[in-house]
Amino acid sequence: MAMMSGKRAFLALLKQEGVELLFGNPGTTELPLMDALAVETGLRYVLGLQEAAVMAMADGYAQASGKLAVANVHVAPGLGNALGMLYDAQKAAAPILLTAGQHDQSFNFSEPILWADLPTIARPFVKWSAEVRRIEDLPRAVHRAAKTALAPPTGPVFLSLPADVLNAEADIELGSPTRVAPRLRGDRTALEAAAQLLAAAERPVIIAGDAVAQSGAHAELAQLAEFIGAPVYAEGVANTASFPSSHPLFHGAMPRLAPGIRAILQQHDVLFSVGGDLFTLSLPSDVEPMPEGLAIVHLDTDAWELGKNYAARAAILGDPKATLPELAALLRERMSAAQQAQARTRLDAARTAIAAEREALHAKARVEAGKTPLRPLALWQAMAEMLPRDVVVVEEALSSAPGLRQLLRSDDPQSFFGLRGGGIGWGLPAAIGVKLALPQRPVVALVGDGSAMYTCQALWTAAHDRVGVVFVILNNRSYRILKQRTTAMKGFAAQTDRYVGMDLTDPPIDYVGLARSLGLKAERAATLSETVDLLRRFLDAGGPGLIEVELDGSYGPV
Ligand SMILES: Cc1ncc(C[n+]2csc(CCOP(=O)(O)OP(=O)(O)O)c2C)c(N)n1
Ligand SMILES: [Mg+2]
Repeated sequence: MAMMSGKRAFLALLKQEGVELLFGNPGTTELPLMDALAVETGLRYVLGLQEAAVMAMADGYAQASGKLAVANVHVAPGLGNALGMLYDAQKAAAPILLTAGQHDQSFNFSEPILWADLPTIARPFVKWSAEVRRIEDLPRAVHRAAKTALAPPTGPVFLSLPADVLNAEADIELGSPTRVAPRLRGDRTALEAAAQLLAAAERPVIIAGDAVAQSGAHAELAQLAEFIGAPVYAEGVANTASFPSSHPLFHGAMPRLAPGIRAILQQHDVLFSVGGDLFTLSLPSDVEPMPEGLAIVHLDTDAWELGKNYAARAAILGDPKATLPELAALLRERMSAAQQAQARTRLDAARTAIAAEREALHAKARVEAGKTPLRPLALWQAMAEMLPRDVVVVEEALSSAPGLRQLLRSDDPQSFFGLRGGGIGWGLPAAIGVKLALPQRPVVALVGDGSAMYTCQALWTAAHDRVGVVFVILNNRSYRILKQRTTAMKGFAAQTDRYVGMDLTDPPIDYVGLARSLGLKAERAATLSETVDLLRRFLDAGGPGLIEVELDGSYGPV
């Protein structure tokens, strides 16, 4: 036991939890913490100039490191600014401790400026939300928060930190962290049921989700997919490289609209979802995405997801890396020689079909490469040829995304991060967090022009903290995806070719000027060769830098 202030105890507790970085944006209620940071050498404070940027930086860091990320924001308005990105972090299951400063508790009944009931605001978006009322509870609160954020299924938690708690002094015991071991092995009975369904399957298909990348189970899943001869799709709204993109069974991502999903699943008799999301759809539809009679085997680290929308014939709560080998062993025992021979035939057929699809995509990209203005598909192909093998791609490309996962290599679990929640503005700051987590790897962020404007303040942090991300702004001067979707409605907009609130013109946004004003090197590219040259230059220099790519803005129904 030792006399300690709350503010120093809080930082000491974070260090006990293995935290090295603190993302934040300060205000008066955070001043005790900022004061303690003045003499703190074990924690680096990364300043973000808007709380949305702060939050998404923490998200990128948490996802790429698998460690606890900590962010600190200012009372109700700061927390409010962070909420959209907290939503994204929750959907991506990012282990984050979000904290906000609160006024002195004796002051709050009078409703001082910026005050609100903070845990209530955060609660819908986190696993646990609380206010620390006494300095004596601080160790328990921080350890519980960290344990909860990192326990499967991982996710954000929130603590409100009143200034009087941080300023108090007490004789407190800091305690120590708890970690819930994540390698939960699926229940044997459920695995037997799964093995029976998969062994008898004639046309199985796999959807791989974020749990695969998070548990580092690429090899285990690839072996199983090959053994049963099943093509593998990434989940529709994928935030991770849930399967190696150059594996011959990788089919790309599932569509996000019901008719496209149904068209794929209709070709199969058993669906094995390995942490795969069933289904986060973009729009409602009269078409039911799940064909009747398709048997579902579902493995996830989150019991909530199992059978959430569609009943699973076998529902397995478990970690993919710990569980898939046991399932594979059962399948090797259960599948007859004839079934194994059929699986090999399926494997060959799936490989051939996927290779043909890839070749068609490459051919299309080659045709697009000749067109001006620049087309996204051609851009991905050109980038694929020059990006270093260990590159990490952070993607918020919206309408430019089709084909990206197939054309750009993303073969290890940390090679790709994408927007999961759908709240745009994530890409620029998330890429900063990713690079801070993986400093040895080159990081390229592919971000739509519209998306970039929600959190462009993050560019200053990249410059200030010298975080070597190469940002690529996909400038089609519009909210192109919204135009595509509006066109598909075949209504007034399509008839009149008027799209209200979707053009980012008059004046056009100068992303090069914007980035330079925030201290980044930046250049504009209008051709493939200009883009590739600039990418090479910025990557060789170790970043950070920004390339504004002038992209085709035309739209048609999708
Ligand atoms: C926080 C938030 N606000 C608004 C939207 C609605 N929205 C979805 S996509 C989009 C436009 C994206 O534009 P851009 O990044 O330029 O990509 P593009 O569609 O041009 O490919 C908007 C405004 C959203 N998803 N999230
Ligand atoms: Mg755009």
